[in-house]
Amino acid sequence: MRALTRIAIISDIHGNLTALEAVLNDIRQRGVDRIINLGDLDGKGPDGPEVIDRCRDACDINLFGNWDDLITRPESDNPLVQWHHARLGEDQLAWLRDLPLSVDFRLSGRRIRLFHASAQGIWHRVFPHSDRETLLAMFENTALTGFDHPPPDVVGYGDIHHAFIMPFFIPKNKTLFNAGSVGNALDEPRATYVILEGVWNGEDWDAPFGIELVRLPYDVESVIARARALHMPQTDALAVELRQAIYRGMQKPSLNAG
Ligand SMILES: [Mn+2]
Repeated sequence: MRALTRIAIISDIHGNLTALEAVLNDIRQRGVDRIINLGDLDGKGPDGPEVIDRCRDACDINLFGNWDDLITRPESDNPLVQWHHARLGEDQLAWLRDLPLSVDFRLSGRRIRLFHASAQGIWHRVFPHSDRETLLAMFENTALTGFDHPPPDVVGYGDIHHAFIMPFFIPKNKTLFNAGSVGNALDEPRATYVILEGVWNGEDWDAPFGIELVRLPYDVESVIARARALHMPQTDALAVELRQAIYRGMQKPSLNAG
């Protein structure tokens, strides 16, 4: 085995099995050792049930996202959420509801922490342009992260579908990154994920450490065609998101009908 471990961080697949398969294929070719999924497996794309089964099998850890919360509640009055909920089996719903909120581990000395959206909660949205206080609060221990581990040096999250890597100048040795979105990227229209590389469980900060952002093309049109064939609600809005990476909240309201 290599001295360095490679960990793929994937997030926000949103029922896009085609994008997920492109990412898993790339992960295989790069000799990745572990896969950690930051949540939002279903919702927005056509193949949620298949994505859930694939992630249960392929990922070492799956975390709980805000769409996983939304979709596992039976009482939603949103037709899109109802449509996705109705396609899941009881076993899949129970598995989703049971997913953990955060995970901690060490890589080349750094304490790494991963969660879906923020240390405050799965519905709390943090952007790269959020104020400094909000960004630094991502490194704090909270009810969501628990208090079993010391505060992290590197925090990774998903949720905003916008990938970035942000090392802080002050305080030193703190890095915030976003893994982007596999199946519903809103920064550029490609499947996106992150690879971390370092010594697994290692305490030496001088050991090599890397964070890499990966972008992959996939067959966007086949995903849109599949959503249309299934008569999925809001397929027009999804089509613009997948082709142009323009969030549905920023599109013409008529596309969100249904
Ligand atoms: Mn999401």
